Amino acid sequence: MTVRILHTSDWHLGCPFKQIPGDAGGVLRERRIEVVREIASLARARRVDAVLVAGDVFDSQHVGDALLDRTLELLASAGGLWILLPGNHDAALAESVWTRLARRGPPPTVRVALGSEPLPIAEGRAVVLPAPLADRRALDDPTAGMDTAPSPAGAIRIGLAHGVVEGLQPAAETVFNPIARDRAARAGLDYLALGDRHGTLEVAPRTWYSGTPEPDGFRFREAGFVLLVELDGQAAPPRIEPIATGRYHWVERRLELAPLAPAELAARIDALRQGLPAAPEHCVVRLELEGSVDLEGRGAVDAALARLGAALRHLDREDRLVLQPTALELAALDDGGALGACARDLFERAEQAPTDEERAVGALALRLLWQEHARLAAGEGASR
Ligand SMILES: [Mn+2]
Repeated sequence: MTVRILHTSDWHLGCPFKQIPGDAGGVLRERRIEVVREIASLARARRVDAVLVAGDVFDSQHVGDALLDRTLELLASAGGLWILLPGNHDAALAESVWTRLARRGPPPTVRVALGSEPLPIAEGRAVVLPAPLADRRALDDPTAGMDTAPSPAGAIRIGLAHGVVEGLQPAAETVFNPIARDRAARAGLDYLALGDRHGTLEVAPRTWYSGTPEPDGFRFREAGFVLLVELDGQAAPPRIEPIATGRYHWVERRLELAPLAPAELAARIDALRQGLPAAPEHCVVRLELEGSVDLEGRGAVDAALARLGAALRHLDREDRLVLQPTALELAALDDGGALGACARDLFERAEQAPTDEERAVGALALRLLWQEHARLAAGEGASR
């Protein structure tokens, strides 16, 4: 009879998203709990025998007690069997997030694999062979013991581990928690459920990274899935169905601007919305801006960026636009007195100051001067 599991990993509950200020950061934090609730619904709807979480359930050992309580409450009330594996972020240290969780008295349906003892599931038709990490960074293969791990005759063997499969990282780098690429074959596993990599990947026969169910960074495009895995034993390869669970898309864009008309600059920034993979409010965008604009153009760019930022969940700007005032703009600021001298001084500073910071201050002050000048000129025009 088929054994059916949901394979997920890298929930990173309690991930602070420190780089994302304000409400957007809060929404992304809350989303990580919400996606677990959706995984629970999927587990019920697909009638799985267990949900296997292949490590990094929690973002750190120091997540708050309230989050532990919320997590337990959610998993307990969802029902079904949950097997949680300590990963590198939540390693099974002598005192850890797991010992704190244990003191809260989790129900028997929430099992933390603190050791490598085989855990029977599906009325004993399958066993889960866990390889919990006891350290954040170990140099030996945590799955080595699976080769000799016993299991009842005829039972389906499912490995559960967290680490880096050989070859995924450049050979020159030190690889922590390395996992042999042929572990499933060597250990006679019907399936090896892996965590650590946040993107979904079939990395070897019968061996998958589920990826994180909710994207949390720019690195992996194929994040935001859980895997429904159906196992009939050695006779047939596992049937894997990736199920989309992610809500937020993390998108990197680069825009090279030149001194164009303000409307054209604004149009180029507005056009970024067309290429997004989802509605803007479901996108976190990192935008690199390169090139140069004049003072009027800078104003148009800032206004367009403000509109874009308001539409997106979050806009992270890496702004390296060089401010290049036109001769006309500098002439307009030159009143033959203090203002003109100030504008020339600021322009010089924006171009030639020794540090990035000083140049940025010069450019910002020049922009403000221009804005104020433009505002006053428009007011005079209107009152005439
Ligand atoms: Mn992780």
